[in-house]
Amino acid sequence: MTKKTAIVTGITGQDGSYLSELLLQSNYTVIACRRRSSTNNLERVTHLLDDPNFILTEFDLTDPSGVYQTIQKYQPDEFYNLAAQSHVGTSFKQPSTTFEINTVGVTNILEGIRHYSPHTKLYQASTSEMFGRNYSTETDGKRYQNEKTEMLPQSPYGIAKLAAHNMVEIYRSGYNLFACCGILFNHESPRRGENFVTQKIVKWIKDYIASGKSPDFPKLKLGNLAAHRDWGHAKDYVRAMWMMLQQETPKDYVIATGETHSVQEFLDLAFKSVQLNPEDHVEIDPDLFRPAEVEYLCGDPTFANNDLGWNPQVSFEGLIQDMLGS
Ligand code: NAP
Ligand code: F7E
Repeated sequence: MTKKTAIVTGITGQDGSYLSELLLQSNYTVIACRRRSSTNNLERVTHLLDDPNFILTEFDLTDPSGVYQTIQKYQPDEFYNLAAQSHVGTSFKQPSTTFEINTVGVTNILEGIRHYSPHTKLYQASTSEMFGRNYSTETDGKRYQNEKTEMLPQSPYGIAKLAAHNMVEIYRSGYNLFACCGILFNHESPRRGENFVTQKIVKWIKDYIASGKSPDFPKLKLGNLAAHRDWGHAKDYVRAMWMMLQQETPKDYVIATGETHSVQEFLDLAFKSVQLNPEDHVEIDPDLFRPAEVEYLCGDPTFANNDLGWNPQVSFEGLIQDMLGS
């Protein structure tokens, strides 16, 4: 296999760490981009730091000159943009920062590729949050979202990602760049950030057990338990990103399991698997409800199944067990 070079942004995050592993195993040189931090946040990639093909580079998406220089210097075969302000709740509190990183930052990359490395294939991390409160309906009444579903985002995060998604489309059609977007539904893993609901639940369970099930242990505070999400495993989803850039032509794909579960179901199953009852430990906190909510997500991955040959390997139950470490 010929050696390729890929720039990956967001390597301190969940997906960036898994994708870096996959690319290194596939004989790539990975230009691993991270923004400066005053504290060490490399724990998800510690095991990669001694690999000579994993080249750590300082890079902030919001700084155009740095983005251009990185692209010009490495002229990579592939560029995976996984960096983002990725928390939907935070996007209501920091809408301008979210837009700066998630939309203007992506425009910086597109401009950099256009001017300095037009052969580079770009993967942009789009999201099911772009569908917001919209869905399509099958004849039997089943609701789903796929590539044809109209997008109606419900958060500054979703709006910023949709603007970036549209920007990618313009650069693809207007400048003939190989640029595509994966419309990924929620995906989790043991490396998921602690302020996303799945990891918040799993972390609480582990900490509670570690406390010796102390009666003084604080309750688990949660917001909307009725929301439905299509949850898959991050390892399956980074494989789909790579597959998209191995195609002859750039296309956007929905990546999802096709199954949906409520937050309540995730909570119940996680607690049940360690013989705990959520009713004894969970408190609903009105402050954790969002100003606008996405109530129902269920992706239809038929196009990715047929065109890429991609299928998820990890079930909902398998995901919970992997996160619990059991
Ligand atoms: P994550 O764990 O929150 O990681 C986000 C990464 O972006 C971190 O490495 C973060 O660095 C970096 N970053 C933030 N602002 C930056 C900036 N200005 N310049 C450079 N780097 C910056 O997110 P993830 O779950 O891996 O998701 C990866 C991508 O997929 C994101 O774009 C997310 O929006 C999108 N997405 C995720 C899901 C999902 O369910 N996980 C679904 C659809 C789409 P720090 O460590 O310094 O904060
Ligand atoms: O919320 C509800 C919350 O923050 C899921 C990101 O990766 O996936 C993720 O966005 C649901 C929501 O993920 C709490 O209201 C209840 O309905 O885990 P989450 P998200 O908002 O779906 C998409 C696809 C992305 O692109 C994003 O980057 O759970 N919920 N109680 C709670 N959520 C949180 N965070 N915390 C709670 O206490």
